[in-house]
Amino acid sequence: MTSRWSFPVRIAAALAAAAGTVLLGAPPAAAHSVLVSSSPAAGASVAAGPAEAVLEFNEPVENRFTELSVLGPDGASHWEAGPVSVVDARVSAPLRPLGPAGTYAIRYRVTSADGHPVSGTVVFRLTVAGPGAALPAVAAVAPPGDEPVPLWPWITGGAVLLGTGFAVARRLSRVDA
Ligand SMILES: [Cu+2]
Repeated sequence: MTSRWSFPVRIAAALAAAAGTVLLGAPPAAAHSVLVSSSPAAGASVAAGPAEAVLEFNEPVENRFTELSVLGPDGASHWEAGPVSVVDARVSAPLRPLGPAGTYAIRYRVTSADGHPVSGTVVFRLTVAGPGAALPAVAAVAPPGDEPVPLWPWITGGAVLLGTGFAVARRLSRVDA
């Protein structure tokens, strides 16, 4: 997901807009969208990893700049199984089977109905280790084709070429004889 404006720029813009509203004495603008519930719930302890992480807001949010990630107890591993989806006030993402027991964090950033970004973190606890394993970081970030090239095809190919060359040379010399 890419943002046209960096997060700090949009925060600055939001603050500037808010300051402008105050200075002009306009009535208070509509409040930002607020997270009202989640699954798993904030602070919940669950014995099994949920199939998805769900966030419910107090009003439909815009489907722009939406981010939802679930970080593992190590604070770095990701456990989302697919892209985030936004349906009205419901923001969700499918999850892989969770792994180590411990604290997982649902990190989100959505765009309020009033256009302002809202972000936060919901923490829950997995009490029983699940079958999932963290994706190896190297494999996850390595671009395709970056693996070391095996040598044996070259050696085999060279031997075959060499053998063919000898055979051809022998046949040619026989014809000449
Ligand atoms: Cu707002």
